[in-house]
Amino acid sequence: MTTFDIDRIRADFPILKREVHGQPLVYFDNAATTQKPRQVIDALVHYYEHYNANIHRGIHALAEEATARYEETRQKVADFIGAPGPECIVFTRNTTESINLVANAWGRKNLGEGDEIILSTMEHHSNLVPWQMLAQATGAKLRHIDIDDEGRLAGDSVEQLIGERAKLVAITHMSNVLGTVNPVRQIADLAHAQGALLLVDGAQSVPHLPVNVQELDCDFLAFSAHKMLGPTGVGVLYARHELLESMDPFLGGGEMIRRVGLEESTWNDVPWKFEAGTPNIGDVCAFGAALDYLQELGMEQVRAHEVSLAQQAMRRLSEVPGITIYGPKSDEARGGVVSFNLEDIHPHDLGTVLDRHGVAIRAGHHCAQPLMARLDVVATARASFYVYNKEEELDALIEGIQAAVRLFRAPAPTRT
Ligand code: 7TS
Repeated sequence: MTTFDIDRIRADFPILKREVHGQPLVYFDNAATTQKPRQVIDALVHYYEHYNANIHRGIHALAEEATARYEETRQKVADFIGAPGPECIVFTRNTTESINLVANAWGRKNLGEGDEIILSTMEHHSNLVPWQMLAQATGAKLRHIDIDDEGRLAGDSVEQLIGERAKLVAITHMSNVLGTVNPVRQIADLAHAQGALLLVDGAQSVPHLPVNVQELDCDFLAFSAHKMLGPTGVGVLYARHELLESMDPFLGGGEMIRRVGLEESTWNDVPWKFEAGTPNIGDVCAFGAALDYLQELGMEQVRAHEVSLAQQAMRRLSEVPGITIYGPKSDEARGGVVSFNLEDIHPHDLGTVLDRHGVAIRAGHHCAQPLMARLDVVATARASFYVYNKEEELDALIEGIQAAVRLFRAPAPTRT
């Protein structure tokens, strides 16, 4: 059940006041990126109007203030995911870059011929392609955990594949297509029992449910600020401190060094060793406001709200003739992402009609082409929810779908 005041939350999001094609905006594309509350927009403007400066190197007041705010956000991120300290938090551009950082800085040093990287068929391309590139460079082998008919990781497949050659298991916490929430704590135990590490793709979980890296016992966690009310251009890599210490840098340049000679250099402490060049200072500072906003709502409540919306959406969608809904049905096994297909209507056509009704959904392969192949579809339509969505908005979704059905499934005119 929803326990927070949706109308008050909605009032914080200026974009929700706009109309699309003369209809109120219904934004159901939150798995792609979320909207930003006034608090985050103001924090960004405040940075540029009051303390814009480069960090870690200035001795003037603005530089000190910018450095303090930037590092304060690192602490907020650590608190948000239950990390032992801010030294475990590296700022990147997005989830994709965080995963590439691990593949390059950890993978190239630690993987070789015959080692196995365990993935699943439900991964986003950003948790597939970096490992394919790494496998090609090192001779490591990729293995993929399959899914069952409900869109969950197939239990036997998990245990069979995480064997003694496994060096890394890289798995999504929540699928951006199926909504499946994977049992990452159990997977961590299986991986660690074989001496393998666990990387969790948290792009769809950290924004939507309580995540504690120490409880999950993961070694790496990657996620993006823009999917959790924050600005684009900021990603996070959490890693255990000793792993970061043991890893070589990914990018070289300013900031990440301690001393530079003409022939060689030494590295800065972690996490700065992994933050070469001027980072995205303003957006990181504004991300702090997004974390405050979510903390205040409470992640348990965020989760409960989305579970409730997803259940209602699935119940109402299932009444549409000829619909297929993907992913698990039960609350605990899924989050607020609902993918579906309508017989005879391409998701892009459906998406276009919905757009005319002011409803933004995503239609396509969702950067999960192997999953589309596994489901034997070319694309799906996807509605994904967040804190500002409300039950009444589902009416517009259903009405739009009915309009598409009328348009595309209209019986052929009969000749008289
Ligand atoms: N992993 C998962 C599970 C995702 O859903 C996404 C983005 C990423 C990684 C990559 O995040 P980025 O911030 O680096 O781009 N997912 C989607 C989506 O479902 N629609 O648009 C982007």
